[in-house]
Amino acid sequence: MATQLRGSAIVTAVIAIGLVLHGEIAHAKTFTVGEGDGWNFKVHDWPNGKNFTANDTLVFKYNNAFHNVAVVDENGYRTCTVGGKLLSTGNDVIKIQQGQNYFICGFPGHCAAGMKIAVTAK
Ligand SMILES: *[C@@H]1O[C@H](CO)[C@@H](O)[C@H](O)[C@H]1NC(C)=O
Ligand SMILES: *[C@@H]1O[C@H](CO)[C@@H](O)[C@H](O)[C@H]1NC(C)=O
Ligand SMILES: [Cu+2]
Repeated sequence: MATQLRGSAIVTAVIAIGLVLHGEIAHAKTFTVGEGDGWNFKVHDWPNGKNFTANDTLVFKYNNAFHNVAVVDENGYRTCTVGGKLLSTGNDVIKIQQGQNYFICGFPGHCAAGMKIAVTAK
């Protein structure tokens, strides 16, 4: 009897932990920016039609000899002005915040050529 009770307590605990882990995984999604093409000149429309949530992760993949990723505000996005955080590993992982998130390439002329995205997270 005691063994049975302990057994069912363990089963309950395992189920509870499973639900917690499942909930976290279900909420935070990971997106590779630009899919197979990565962070590139045609990336501007990539966010269209996708549903982003706060705390989702964006992975920027690119050759860091030719590109980087600047985290900017709306003005930086509009005017292609780098300021603030600059990432340049070529495999950058960024957690997005609720609302607008803006990213541009900081290499001269790249943002103006369309290498910029605006991601809205719920
Ligand atoms: C995004 O959300 C809308 C509205 O809930 C839904 O119609 C659409 O299918 C979703 N798109 C994706 C890619 O999940
Ligand atoms: C995002 O993470 C923060 C900090 O961990 C948390 O307070 C917030 O509830 C999360 N938002 C969502 C939508 O998961
Ligand atoms: Cu670039």
